[in-house]
Amino acid sequence: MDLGADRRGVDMGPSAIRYGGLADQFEKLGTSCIDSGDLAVPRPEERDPDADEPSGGRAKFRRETEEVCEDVRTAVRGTIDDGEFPLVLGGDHSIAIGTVAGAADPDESLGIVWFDAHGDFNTPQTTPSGNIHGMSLAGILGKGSFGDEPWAHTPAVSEENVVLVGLRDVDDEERELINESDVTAYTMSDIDARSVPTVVDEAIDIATDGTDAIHVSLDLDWLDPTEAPGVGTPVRGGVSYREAHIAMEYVAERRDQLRSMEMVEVNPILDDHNRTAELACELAASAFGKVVL
Ligand code: EXY
Ligand code: MN
Ligand code: MN
Ligand code: MN
Repeated sequence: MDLGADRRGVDMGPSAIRYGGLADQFEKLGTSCIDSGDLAVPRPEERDPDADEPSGGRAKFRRETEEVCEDVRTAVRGTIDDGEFPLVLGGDHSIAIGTVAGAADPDESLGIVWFDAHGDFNTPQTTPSGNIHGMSLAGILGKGSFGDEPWAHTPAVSEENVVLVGLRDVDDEERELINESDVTAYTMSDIDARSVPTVVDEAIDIATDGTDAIHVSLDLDWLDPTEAPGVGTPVRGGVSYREAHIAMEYVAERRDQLRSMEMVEVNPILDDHNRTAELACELAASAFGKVVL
């Protein structure tokens, strides 16, 4: 999926991650893995990004994104119902709308840890770009609207159990929305001052506090571009290779509470010899319990 971003190429992220050895990583862990294949996504050249836009907001390819996210939701829900663990590969971060909708059983509550350089907290009213990948988390929390309708809202997710980790590029109105909300947001400055292990441990505590399960959303632009150059919206000053691994090792320690995970924004066109996709595979291994000794 790349309808939610300006730069083309993240739709090839899942292929690059497969080529980067994801299945091998799981095999080495002794974890069986079923590749469910790709979901169909309309080609942007054949669609009008601004078709079907009610007044008072902008979200490019809104209808197409809703259709794809509905398919993601069905796939994720079906995977969980089959007793399996859904690991969703992106694709731009708009797919999180579908992943979270599928992971969030309406009778339960779901926490979220969102590793990202960006807040993804714009709304159709505040977005500077119209790109849905910059609005997905706000949409999940019911912020912003089209006409009188909230969009993308997943009521099983409460702001109090949503944690952003690694922020360093936030728009002005987006900042206001984050600060007004009850989500917890850790910037890179917080990480500099308090270290990745401390911050991630606290983030998972908040996401699991009183919830039935958590979803982990890993935007590869969370890492510094020197480690992860193959992303659509790189921002300097991200976490290091080792810091990302320790974070995923902390996720693995809470495996019992982990319901679903996604890895997004890998852009092979911008990558350096598939380095970012391979990194995503290694990080998945850490999140699923790889140990050295
Ligand atoms: N804040 C900017 C926007 O809303 O357009 C950029 C968002 C990039 C979102 C990415 C991938 O996490
Ligand atoms: Mn495409
Ligand atoms: Mn993102
Ligand atoms: Mn991002």
